[in-house]
Amino acid sequence: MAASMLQKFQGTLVGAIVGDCIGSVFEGLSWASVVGTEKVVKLVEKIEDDHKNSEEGTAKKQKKDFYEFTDDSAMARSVAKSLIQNNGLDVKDMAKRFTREYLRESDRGYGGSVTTVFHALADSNYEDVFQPAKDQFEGQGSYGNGGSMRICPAGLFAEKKNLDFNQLRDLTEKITLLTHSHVQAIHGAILQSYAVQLALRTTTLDIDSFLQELISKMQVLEQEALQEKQKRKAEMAEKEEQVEAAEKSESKSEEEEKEPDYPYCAKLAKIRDFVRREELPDPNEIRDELGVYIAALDSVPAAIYCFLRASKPIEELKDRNAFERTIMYAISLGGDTDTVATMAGSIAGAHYGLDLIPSSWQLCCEGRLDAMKDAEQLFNLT
Ligand code: R7I
Ligand code: MG
Ligand code: MG
Repeated sequence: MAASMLQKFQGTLVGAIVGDCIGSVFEGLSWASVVGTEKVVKLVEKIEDDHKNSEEGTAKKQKKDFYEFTDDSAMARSVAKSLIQNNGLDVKDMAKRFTREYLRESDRGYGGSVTTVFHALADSNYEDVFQPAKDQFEGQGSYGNGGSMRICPAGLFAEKKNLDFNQLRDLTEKITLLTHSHVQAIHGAILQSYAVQLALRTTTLDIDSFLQELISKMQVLEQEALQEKQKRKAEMAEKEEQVEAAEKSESKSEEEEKEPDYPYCAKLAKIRDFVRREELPDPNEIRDELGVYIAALDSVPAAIYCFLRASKPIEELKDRNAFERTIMYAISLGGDTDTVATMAGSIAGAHYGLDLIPSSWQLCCEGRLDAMKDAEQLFNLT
């Protein structure tokens, strides 16, 4: 039976929590190489055995493992709670929640530089909530995936309020700008929140149309960004009369030339090639071509790919449903495992609904009850 919209809302937030808690077991341990499905199957079987043993109350009953959530969920919870409390976006309130949550529990594995933003926000008494993020990385802003990893509640809010793409884009951009002002971080977050909204709306998944819809939206965004960049370059060239400045701009444009003009569209096209293959691609090829790393551009596409590829059977993950395959496959690729699994888990949860998330998985994850409550409250917004 098709999942109800409420189950899909619950699936989104619980899917994200499960991806974060279980995925974090391997985060950072595997930057340089894949984790592999074998290790992931072992972990999941342990979770399921522990659950079974504690249910049966057998003598074997062990101390049940409990997996804590990380910054991904700490920040997603703030996004959800702020949208619920204000029945809309209040950027100051959201900035305060991010910061207070970080100051309360700063050991949740936050990104290396985003903590500077939280301190600057608190120190400035939230005077201009966008300025500290703009100052990151000498003014270019962070391109990390911290904006994308937390954005799934915005997809739910957009669906509930029947927002069109431009409204979702605006909402996502403002939430992201509180910590990440680099265009790739913003575009990654928009791609992720739109993938969640699209998955909520999809009843029968057609991989090609799902991807085509994402590509068509990213094309518009990336074209606008390109035009903006060209305009800025032309303005700079006009101003730069000094030789020194001209040299500086020359070396910069050489660097820029290495980047494709439509980086997200290029990755989405690669996803299409990967999912069309009969054989499961070599995980190293996925890591090289899509990335499973800390930059938004090197992780959001991988999450979308995992969701799409896992909608089809995977030989090494037999007897697992499509949600389970999504999470297990995402973690098996290694790298930023909590974040890729969080993002993939929220898209899969949005599509399949809560019913496909095993209760043994849910029960071992910190924050699952709050996720359920937040999902229900978002669903009940009027
Ligand atoms: O993006 P962010 O919130 O980190 C999220 C990640 C997730 O994997 C979480 O699970 C957690 O582990 O961290 O945090 P940022 O500090 O903004 O960015 C993360 C890292 O990306 C930075 O510490 C930098 O190493 C790198 N980075 C950059 N490096 C050079 N130039 C991000 N932007 C830049 C940049 O512009
Ligand atoms: Mg994390
Ligand atoms: Mg991470």
